[in-house]
Amino acid sequence: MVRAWDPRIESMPKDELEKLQYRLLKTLVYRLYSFSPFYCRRMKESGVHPDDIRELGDVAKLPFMVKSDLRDNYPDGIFTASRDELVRYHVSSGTTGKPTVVGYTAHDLENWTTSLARALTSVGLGRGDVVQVSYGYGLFTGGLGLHYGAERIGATVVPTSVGNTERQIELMQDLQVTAIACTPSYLLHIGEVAEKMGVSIKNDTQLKMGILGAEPWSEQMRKRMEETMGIAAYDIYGTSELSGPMFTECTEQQGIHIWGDLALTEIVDPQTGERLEPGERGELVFTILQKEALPMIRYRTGDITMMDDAVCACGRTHPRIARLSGRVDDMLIIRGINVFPSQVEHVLMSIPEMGEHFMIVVDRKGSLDTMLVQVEVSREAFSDKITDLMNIRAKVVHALRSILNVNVDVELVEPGSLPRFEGKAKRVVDKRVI
Ligand code: DLL
Repeated sequence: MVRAWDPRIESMPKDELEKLQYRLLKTLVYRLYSFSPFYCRRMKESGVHPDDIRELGDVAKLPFMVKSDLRDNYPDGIFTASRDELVRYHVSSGTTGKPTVVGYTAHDLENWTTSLARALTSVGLGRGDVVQVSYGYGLFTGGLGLHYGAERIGATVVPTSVGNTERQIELMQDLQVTAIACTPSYLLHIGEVAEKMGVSIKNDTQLKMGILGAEPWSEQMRKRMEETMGIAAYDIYGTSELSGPMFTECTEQQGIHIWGDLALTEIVDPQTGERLEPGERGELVFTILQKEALPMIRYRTGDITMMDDAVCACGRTHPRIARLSGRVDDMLIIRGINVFPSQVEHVLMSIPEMGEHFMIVVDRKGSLDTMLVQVEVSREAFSDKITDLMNIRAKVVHALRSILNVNVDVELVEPGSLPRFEGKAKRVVDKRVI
């Protein structure tokens, strides 16, 4: 195994890991049944008693939790720690309805930091690295989460947060930053601003790594960023309900390692809730095994992925999840066909003449759905010759139609003309729901 933060846990034999998970699950279920009115009621309503949990698979007997459970109990109705045990709150903005509040005890923060210490070590970071944290600091979990994780492994943190991009680039050069943590769309923006400043990320900085996540991005986008910026780009996943960012790929780049002592992973059919097998794509469900302030049993993340149970080539034994395809609620249904924005990105990024920025506009004409993809042409391919552009457009239309199986219209636009994002990108305008 490449360097590990805690080899004893990270490469624990699978059967031992499962025994540990079972013990933690059992303790959690008894604790919640005995001390949490919310969970006790939930379990009684679905006719499950802690004594029914006799093996790890029995987790499937427990009822699901969803985001609205947190919203309906805003702000802290289902917390299982008292107010004076809490040391921090994070609050997610919530695009619909009330925000959700997550509380942390000191032990919760410790586990969160440990999770990231393992993850950042697994991508090869450590003492001597300078990590620029360009996720938002504050109520969002990205900034502070990565901050404490990077400090824990002995790296030096540059807490830039988002925005003021030119200054970020100057600091990246002056402080010899070796890794940046931000959304993939923000790193794209940083790359463009750097270019305008006459700075090549590849040649004029020490940057060797990106820790990129908080939004869907495609494998093709990874390849492009790795090539143009001369970095290794790693996927990082988490949700505020879990604590925040917690899990990354290792240097093998073969899926995101989910630390099994902290979270029990299931993949279920989003419609029926039935459990799916490793290798089958469905909705990611977590039971958070060691959280004190806000434990979650079978929390439905809404994220679509699949699980890989095999031991990773790096030697870590914990299960991995594949790059996320998107969210159940991000999936567009165009004339009855399911389309994920990440599929569109994947297709566009495999066409060399395309730039990295695009927007999907969905509308309805009469009773028919329409889908327009606006995409920037790359600076190199951008030309005034109308025939060239028409040929490129025809190529893009063909590629999108043949992969997505839907009738897509394409508008090629000038480089730099679509919106840029510092936090999470918004790439879909669905006029059917406005
Ligand atoms: O986005 C936590 C985070 C911060 C993750 C920094 C990674 C890096 P929320 O704001 O609660 O938390 O949003 C969570 O973002 O359910 C996914 O839909 C999406 N998401 C997060 N990471 C990825 C990723 C943070 N690597 C929601 N790929 C999740 C795709 C992601 N989607």
